[in-house]
Amino acid sequence: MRFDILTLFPAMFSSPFQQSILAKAIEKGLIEVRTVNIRDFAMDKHQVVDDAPYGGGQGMVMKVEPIARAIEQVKLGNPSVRTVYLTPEGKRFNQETARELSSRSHLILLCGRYEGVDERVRELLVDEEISIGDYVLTGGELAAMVLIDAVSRFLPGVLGSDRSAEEDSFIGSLLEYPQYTRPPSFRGYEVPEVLLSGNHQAISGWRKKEALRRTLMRRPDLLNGASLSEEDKKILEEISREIVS
Ligand code: 9D3
Repeated sequence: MRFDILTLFPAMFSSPFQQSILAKAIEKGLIEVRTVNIRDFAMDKHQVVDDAPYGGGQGMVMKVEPIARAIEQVKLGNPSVRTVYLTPEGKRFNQETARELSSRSHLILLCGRYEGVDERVRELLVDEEISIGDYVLTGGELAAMVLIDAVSRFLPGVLGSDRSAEEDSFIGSLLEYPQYTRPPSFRGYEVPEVLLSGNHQAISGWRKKEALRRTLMRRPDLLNGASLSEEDKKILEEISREIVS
């Protein structure tokens, strides 16, 4: 899968893709990440990419021509590439959207800065607008990195061969049970005895209960969407009783 990131700050993207899982994915040729500096497509010798808004108001607006020329250059290589604009006004990104986007072979990710882009960019050139959540960033660059990270995990071979993003329990399901590794005692805080018992049935039971407890306490909203078995419901009632008493 290929990502072309259109940005005024291409240097922001160097290190996240030189580390860990994404670096390996690039090395294996599973993903290809390129940055396109929008400033290189400016029309004038001073390489101006923003201007004051018509009608007045504070801040600057990203000009349409440099963005259009940058997108058109990428489209020369692949006319069917999909263009996503990262903006706080976009549809909220989630695991389902990440999965859907992972079925595409090529995306343009347009990163906004200042007050955003000229509306004609959105109307003429953008296929889809995405926000990563209800908080204010300084621009779309970090959002583009989040999107690439979440989408790439769905591509076969990006995670270790024994893992897949499809297995991740989070969506429409439960939070994870608590994890421990050595040492068995740290400053008097012991690993739960059952995990050292070697009794796999008891361990499974404990993990199920703790996953349900954690979900109930931190993300009760997930329990509404989860498909709970009769046993799960019994365990939840047990947890509720323990909390009351
Ligand atoms: C004046 C109103 N502001 C909208 C809340 C203007 C504005 C603030 C911040 C316009 C752009 C930005 C920069 N943010 C992004 O480009 C962005 C973003 C975000 O701020 N939150 C969540 N997802 C995203 S995706 C792109």
